[in-house]
This record gives sequence, structure tokens and C-alpha cells, in this order.
Amino acid sequence: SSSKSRLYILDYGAGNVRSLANSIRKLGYDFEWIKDASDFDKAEKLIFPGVGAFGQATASLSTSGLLPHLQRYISSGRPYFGICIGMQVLFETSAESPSAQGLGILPYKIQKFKSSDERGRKSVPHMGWNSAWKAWSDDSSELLASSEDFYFVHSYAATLPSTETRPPPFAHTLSRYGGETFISSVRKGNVFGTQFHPEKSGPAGLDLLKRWLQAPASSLASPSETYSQPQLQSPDTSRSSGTGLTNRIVACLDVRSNDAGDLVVTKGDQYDVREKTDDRGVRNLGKPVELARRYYEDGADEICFLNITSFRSSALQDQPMLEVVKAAAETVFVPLTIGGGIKDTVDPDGTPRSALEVAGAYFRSGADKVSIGSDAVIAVEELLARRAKGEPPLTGKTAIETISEGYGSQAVVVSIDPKRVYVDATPPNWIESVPDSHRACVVEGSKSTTRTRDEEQGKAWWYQCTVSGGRAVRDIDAVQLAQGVEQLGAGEILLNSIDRDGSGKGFDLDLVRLIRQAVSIPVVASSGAGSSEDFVEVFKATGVEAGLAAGIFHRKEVGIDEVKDALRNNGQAVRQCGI
Ligand code: 1PR
Repeated sequence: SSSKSRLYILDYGAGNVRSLANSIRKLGYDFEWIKDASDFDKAEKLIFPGVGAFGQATASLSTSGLLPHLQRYISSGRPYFGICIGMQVLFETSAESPSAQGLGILPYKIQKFKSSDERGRKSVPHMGWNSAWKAWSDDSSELLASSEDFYFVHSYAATLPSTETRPPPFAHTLSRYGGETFISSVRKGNVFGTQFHPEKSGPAGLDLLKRWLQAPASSLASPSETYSQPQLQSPDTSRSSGTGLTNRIVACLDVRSNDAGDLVVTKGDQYDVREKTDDRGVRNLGKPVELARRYYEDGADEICFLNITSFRSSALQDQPMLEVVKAAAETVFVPLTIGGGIKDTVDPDGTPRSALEVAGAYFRSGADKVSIGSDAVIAVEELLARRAKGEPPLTGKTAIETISEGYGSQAVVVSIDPKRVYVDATPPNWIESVPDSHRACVVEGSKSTTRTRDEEQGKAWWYQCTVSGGRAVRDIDAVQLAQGVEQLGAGEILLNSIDRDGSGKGFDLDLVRLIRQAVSIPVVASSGAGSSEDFVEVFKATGVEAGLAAGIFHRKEVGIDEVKDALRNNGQAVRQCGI
């Protein structure tokens, strides 16, 4: 309408900006994309949802010639809202790209998070839901003053030196990750920015966007400058391992075509998705977009789609999956992961498609992360072979490397599908029967902490990796795979278990603990959840960052709210979700 300011979004094509566009439309606002320099003159409000890396963002602003226009826009006093890198470019420099110059509007430097500090080891990137509190107590025109949780995903931040007792005046809110305190939103004159992603932060994020969109440009241009005492809160020790993050609950939708050719959400036992009846039809548990929406509304912290038959064809041929992601991104305002078929492929007409292109198509459709399964196994086998020959381990050519280089490591998840291989653990001992290379991946039944012990008596086992949805095993174990993909640049591990999948017997705690301790990137425990207590247990026993379930949510046996209540009652932090 005419009373609304003319809103522009600055995009340079580096990732998922569709979610921001969707959230603005959902709030009832229109916008245009900045296409050339003259658009800056027409803009009455501007949002810069920077994605990717600091150096990439600043380089693309200067090569496109837009930089001086952006600077002029900001100094004209019209409202600016920078998200993530769009906030970081306001600073002087970033350790991420030491030679690149930021806009220098905020006299401060962006640093890398420490992977360990006085509170212990923590995963970098800082990925998940964290709270933000006001940095100063008397900013009367605040945009953000709640204690709600917001979705963060970044490795670099405006951290305060540990000796600092006063945050800089432009710090709007502060947050804490492990022992580090950082500036999670900024405000200076007409300039506002958040390190977190409001478009991915559920209702809390949409509310914040709405407040900024509604505010008259004049009120955004001149916030109160009467700052008084800063508030520096003490860390919330109820938070996951003292890091500040909540325990994430992920709802997973395994998607494939049924025999009639419709894309359905299915769910198997030990990866068998066919009915046990005579007709052996594909189990149909619902429509992907509808279910995703239901889980968002029920408070899922993340939604994951796995295209489980993608190994059969090229993922880009799979237009229906792109459509599913696009449609889901219109109603789901928490992070979306899409997996299945992320690899170099060749179209039927012979056109080669790189994994980077496939991933890019999903990001542009509204996905925040892609999940790589089979291709990661092959990549790590090759890495191990090069290492054995004394060659440099990294080639820069694998899907994990190219996608994390182009979109950031936080956008690359590796899905591991391990299967237990049992060996006799009676004396002399299992050492004889497990190949040398897999010994770091052995669990002895006598030391296991899982609850289903029958098949484990007198046994030891290791976890062998599979490809193509468990159809083929490879000579590589889950620890080798996890450490290999971390070296290649993956940002997260989605850890399944073929033995536990669909069983409701609880997560494989031995497996989860083994992998959690083997890497420093976040791990999502998956497969086997049968009750809320299983989530309480996996977070307590393993220190994992997230827990995922499929079957119990699809069949409405356990609600996401129930899982969160159980965690909260056990003193484990979860995101409040008030839809
Ligand atoms: O190899 O890169 O094309 O990726 C294929 C992806 O599809 C992989 O992530 C692989 O895990 C998945 N996948 C392949 N086949 C199946 C199958 O079920 N036949 N599904 C499959 C894997 C596992 C979990 C499941 C949990 C929780 N699904 O994600 O959702 O086990 O289930 P539960 O809570 O009911 O126990 P590529």
C-alpha cells in the first residue's frame, strides 16, 4: 500500500534468500530486488541478507560497482537492515578474509569463534538456537528486547574481549557461545543488523522483521541515543553443555515416489519402506509439504527432507523435489535441509551437472543446507587412499569441498548410514577379527550402555558405512567417515543407524557417543527414537547437538511439544515455540 515504504533487497546470488523473500511476503509486504545502482535512489528501506563469506560479499559489492551506492544509501539516513554477513560488512574487517575491507561504519573487528575456551570444547560454526539479551538498558526505541531464541549459523562474530566490561554503544543485543560473549545485533542511527537469521527464527524472527517493516522510516533513523548502564548477563547454565545453544529437535521426512508415481513421505524399518503385507507397496505417511508445515507449527527446530531414491537419477531431473522445497519454504520459517542425490551427475541428454550446481538449485529454492550421503563415502575413501600414498589429502574437487567453499561449511551436512558388524568378543579377543583400520570404531558389548543387550552379550561390533540407502557396504567405518568429512569441510553430521531405524528402541548411544567424540562439528543423532525419554537420554549421555526422529512424529505417537516438555523437565534447554 502507499503508506508502506518502498522496500528493496540486495542480493548477490550466494545462497538462500528465498526464505527472507517468503517471510516478507507472508508478513504482507512487497519488495523489489536491487538490480542496478539507480535502485538505491528509489529505496526507502533496504535489507541486505548477506550469505556466504565476508570476503565474497565485500568483493561482489565492489566488482558489481554497487559499493559506493550502498555507502551513499546508508549515509543518507534511510533504514538499513543487515542480516548475518549483511551485518558483518558494517564492521571494519573480519578474520575470515583479512585483506577485505568492510564498510567500517561500526569501529570493530569480526573474529573467529574459539573451538575451545574456559567452558570447554565447542563446535564451530555456532549453529542453532541461542538467546539474545539487551546490551544497554535504556535504549527506548528497541527493536529486540525479548529473551526469545533465534537461529544462528556462523563461525565468525563480533566477540568482546574477555577483559571488556562495557560493550560498544552500537551493540543492541549480546549473546554468549561457550565462554565467549558476542554482539548478536547492532544499532547505530538508521543502521540495524542481526547476526542471527530472523527469517529462519520461527515466530520470534517474524515478529522482529515485522516490527522493523512496520516502523516509520523516521523512527528507525533516529533511535534513542541515551544509553546508560550496560547489562552483561551471566551465562545460562541450563543451556546445552554450557554453550548457550538449545538442544535442537529435527523432524525428518523421507520422501520418494510411490508405485503410482506420487511423491510421498514414507518411513521404513531398517531402511525397508515397503509394507509387510503381500502387496509390498511403499508406505505412505503423508504429503511432504503438509507434514513439514505441521512440524513447523508444532515447534520443530529444523526440518529435513531426504530424497531416498535419488541415487537412481539426477537430482536436477527431480523437479518434484525442487518444487517440494520451494513450497515448504513458503510456510516453514526454520532451517530446511535437503538430502539425496547431491553429487556430480550427468543428465539423460548428456549434460554434466556438478554437485555444486545441484546444491545451488536447492539453495535458491529455499534450502539452507544440503545433506550428502553416498558421495561422501566415496570422497573419504579417496581421501584415505591419497593419504596412504603420501599425497595431499584435499583436491578441492569433491562435492563437500566445492559446496562448502561456495556456500560455507554450515550449508553442508553429511548423512552417515552405518550398520553394525558383530564379531565374537570372547578371548583371545575381538582384536583378531576387526581389521586394523577399524579399531577406533569398535564397541565392546560388555561396556555398552544401550538398553537392548541380548544380541550384544559376548560380542563386540564396529560400524560399517553403507551407500545407496544401505544397499551396499563399503570398507570404511563411521569414525573414518566422520573425521574424513570434517577434514573435507562438512559443517554437520546427520548420524543414522540402519540397525535402529524405525525400531523405536532408542538411539544407538554407543554410536552417537563414538562419533560425537571423534569430531568437533555438530552431530545430529538419528534413528530409533521411540519416546520423549529417548531424547532426554541421548542429549544427556552423548552431548550431541540435535536429535532427529521420523516415525513417531508421522504416526503422532509422540508430539514435538512432548519431547520439548520432557527435555525442559530434565533441565535441558529447548527453544520455546509459541505459534
Ligand atoms: O546417498 O546422497 O543420495 O542420500 C540418500 C539419503 O537418503 C541418505 O541421507 C540416506 O540416509 C537416506 N536414505 C536412503 N534410503 C533410505 C531408506 O530408508 N530406505 N532413509 C534412507 C534414511 C534415515 C533417517 C530416518 C531416521 C529416523 N532415513 O533419516 O529418518 O532413521 O527414523 P525413525 O525416527 O523412524 O527411527 P544420497
